[in-house]
Amino acid sequence: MSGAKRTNTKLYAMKEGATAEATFVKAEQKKLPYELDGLEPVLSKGLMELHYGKHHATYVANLNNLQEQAAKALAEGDHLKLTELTQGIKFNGGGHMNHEFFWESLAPVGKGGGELPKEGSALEKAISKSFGSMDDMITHFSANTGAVQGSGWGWLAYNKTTKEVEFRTTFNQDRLVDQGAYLVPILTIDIWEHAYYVDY
Ligand code: MN3
Repeated sequence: MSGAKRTNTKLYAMKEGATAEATFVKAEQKKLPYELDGLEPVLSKGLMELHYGKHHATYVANLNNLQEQAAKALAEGDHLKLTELTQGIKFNGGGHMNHEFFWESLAPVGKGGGELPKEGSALEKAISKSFGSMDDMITHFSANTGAVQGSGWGWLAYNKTTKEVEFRTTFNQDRLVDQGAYLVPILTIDIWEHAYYVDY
């Protein structure tokens, strides 16, 4: 967030009559790295309009609304209110950040979409070491994301402790980092129903 423009600076009166200033960085959706119809025929323009334009946008709007309330609570020293807001901030903030990474995980057909890492590349070797082969990784990934009940995310992660790649799932809008800062996301798949039900 360094260098990000701070907006929505507000002054709130504190109970004691003093004033405190609380600011937050307003969340914004990054522009997609392709057109809305760029992922066709795999994901339709209609699905992307709904997913990026409505679902992701709603997380961002909710997050900004909650942040504004949190800034006020912080300025007022209202830790009870701040605590009440944290679950919603975690959920909507996670929703925003997971989608930002998800859009980067996808690419149009002909521009990397659906292409496997080159045989002998560092990624291919790491995947084969952990899963047996690229095909085994895909089978494992599909079976285990499909097995998630309810909503969540499937991740291919690099584990900085074991120095190997591994599969993880997170529930709802939990982020991979919630399971440990030693996990670095390589790619993610949205397994919320809204991510595919229009097309599949
Ligand atoms: Mn989604």
